[in-house]
Amino acid sequence: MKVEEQNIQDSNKNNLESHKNHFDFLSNSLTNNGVDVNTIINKLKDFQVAIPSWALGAGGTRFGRFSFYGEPSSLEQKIEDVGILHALTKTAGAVSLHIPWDVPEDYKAIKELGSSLDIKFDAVNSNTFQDQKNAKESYRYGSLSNTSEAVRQQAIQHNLDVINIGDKLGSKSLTVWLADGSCFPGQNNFQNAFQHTENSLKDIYKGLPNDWSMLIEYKPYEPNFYSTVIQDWGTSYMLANACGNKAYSLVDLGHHLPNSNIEQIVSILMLKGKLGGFHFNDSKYGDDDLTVGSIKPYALFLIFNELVYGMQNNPQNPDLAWMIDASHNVKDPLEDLLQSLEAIQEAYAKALLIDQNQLKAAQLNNDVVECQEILQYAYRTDVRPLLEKARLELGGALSPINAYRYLDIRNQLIKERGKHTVATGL
Ligand SMILES: [Mn+2]
Repeated sequence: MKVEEQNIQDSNKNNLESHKNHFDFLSNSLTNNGVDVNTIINKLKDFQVAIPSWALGAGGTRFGRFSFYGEPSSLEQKIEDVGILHALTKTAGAVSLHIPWDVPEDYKAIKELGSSLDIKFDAVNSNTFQDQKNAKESYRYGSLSNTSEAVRQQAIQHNLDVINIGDKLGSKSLTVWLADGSCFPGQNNFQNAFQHTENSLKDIYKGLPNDWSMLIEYKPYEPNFYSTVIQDWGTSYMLANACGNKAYSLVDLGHHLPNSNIEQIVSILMLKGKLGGFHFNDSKYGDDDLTVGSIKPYALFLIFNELVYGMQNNPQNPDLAWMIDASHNVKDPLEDLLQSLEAIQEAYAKALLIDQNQLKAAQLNNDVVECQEILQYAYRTDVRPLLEKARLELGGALSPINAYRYLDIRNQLIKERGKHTVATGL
């Protein structure tokens, strides 16, 4: 299904007056404080986040999976779902595919569907954490790091195939996340596993088109629980450097041990021109894949502060590939993604409010209190009218969640697709 702009306009009608009041009040007070409101709104309009194909169905845990009704059961339907999110929010103009879950049968048709919904094909993701049907070799004991050369070759070839598929869709980057590691002390030789991984990544890198980048994701544990080959940003950074200038680190918010200072990691990677991608989610304990901003919104704001600083001051760093990487059992996946998109825009808008010149002056004066005041003034500002304004100007919904419910989209999807559909993926 496709959401028509007229329906979105209808859903906005009742709240336009109240939006205008809120916006005028905020806009006036920000302008009086020297903030250029239009610049912020334009930046919000330009900020597009990719939706991963696997977040459109209900997620599972190792204890089970509770399917959500009307899930997309084909790549076409997944792209249509992203189209719904983008029509409502105007900030989800890209999809990130996972191979082999999303191999197109008809590339031309898929590309046309994407462009009819204003959806681009962002980073493609390889999968060497599961054995595929009829695969010759098994990834039980790792893929790019495996002690067996035949397994490593199969995993390298898979990544090259993924590049080829992404290239046909107009994608420009490959994301590599490895489950490789060990569950028990002594199981792996750390040095050999690292060396194999570096060599395998270099082989994949050789197959990367010139205008592509390779994003290397890290994660400290899970599914392996004693060691992970690419455990942290330092390891990812070393591997990206070993590969070359088209290889970058990718930060996933959930892939850190509790209380890690993620904003500092982001900051230094951007200084070194090596932050290539960013995955949004939130967590209470580990890689919980919860809705962005649902647990630690202040941490997200501090991270955005560094991202904004880096985007303004680090021309050596490329444009980032932004993606939501979350997945759930208990919410309508589309409503969940709408909440995440809203939280991302909110944190971004608040970070844009920070007066960088004032902050710099306060830092130079070692005025610690003032530094905190500057950050928290921005954080405490209710920026939602700015988000609404950005969406309105692009033809989106004042409140994407309310519009989604007002237009009864889930029931329409169930009518169209049936109740017991299952999204391909995990
Ligand atoms: Mn991720």
